[in-house]
Amino acid sequence: ASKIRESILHALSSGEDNYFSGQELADKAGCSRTAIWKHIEDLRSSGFLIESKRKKGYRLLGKADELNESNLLVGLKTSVLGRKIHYYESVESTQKIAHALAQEEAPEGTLVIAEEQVSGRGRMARNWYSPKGTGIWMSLILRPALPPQKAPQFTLIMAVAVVEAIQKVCDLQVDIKWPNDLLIKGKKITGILTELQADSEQIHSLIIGTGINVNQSESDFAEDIRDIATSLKIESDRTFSRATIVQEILKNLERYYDIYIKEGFEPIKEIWEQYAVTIGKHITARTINKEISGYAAGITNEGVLKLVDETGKTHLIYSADIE
Ligand code: BT5
Repeated sequence: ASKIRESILHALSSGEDNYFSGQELADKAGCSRTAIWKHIEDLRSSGFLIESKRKKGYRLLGKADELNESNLLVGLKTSVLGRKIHYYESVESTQKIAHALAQEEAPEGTLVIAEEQVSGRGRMARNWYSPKGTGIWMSLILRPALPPQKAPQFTLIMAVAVVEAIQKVCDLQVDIKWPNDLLIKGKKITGILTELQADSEQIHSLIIGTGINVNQSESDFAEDIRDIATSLKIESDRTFSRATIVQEILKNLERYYDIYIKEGFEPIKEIWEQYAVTIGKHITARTINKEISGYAAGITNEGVLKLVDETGKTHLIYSADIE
């Protein structure tokens, strides 16, 4: 059934402004006209605006900005990432669902995405606000054959993929704050949370959670983050198609993931450093058990932050909040 749906959408979105008769669509999809009619109704109820005109046929006028499977698959230019999609109206956390799916052998590239999260989470059990229909709340499952120490690199790879997607789709400049924040003019636009299922030798699955504020207005933000958070809409005064942004991220990530597997972290690290604002500055890193101030000299090939304190000693920081 989803094959027919895809065939219809493919035809309708290929023809620019053309109409397609029920018979033409049926021939393409290899089904009956009645089946086409039913699927058109289905597509309409999942947000596609499809016009039907007597004697002419069907024409695609557009789609509502829902992040459902059809909207994400039409125009998706990847071969693995996002090819399997689990879409929800409302969830506790997409991370939680992705963890369960990963355990059930979900294939690499499986994407869990929701309109709303009622208990979205950040690092160390912090809260991640995920109001309905305004942002991108998604978790992606990857299965690289790598030792668990490599997991933090994926936060950085995803960061680069998101920065470049926002640049391309929204024409906005985004900075990376190590390890997992993306900022526009100092305010948080995106948070990334990479979790893993692994044994001591090997990663079984990586679950990369990404939260992006897209179409929120200032009043949509809870008071405690209003001063530190922003959205793409606030920064540009435009409303964006979330599906287009997701597609661009997946495309970028697939490309960088390929490069990473073939050539290692080095080439990505170079690109990451161009966007990073943390590096080359005097900062304070707060880890779970201590606070260290010093000069952020760069990141290692592992993605670990190198901090040089006033005595000249270099500290390797694996995870921290930076100020
Ligand atoms: C993060 O944690 O930045 C990682 C956020 C990951 C969220 C995604 S959404 C899809 C997936 N499913 C989940 O449940 N999570 C992932 P951290 O660095 O710990 O930052 C958390 C802090 O960011 C909070 O304590 C707030 O100060 C702030 N914050 C919360 N919600 C925000 C939002 N919508 N926009 C900007 N800042 C926010």
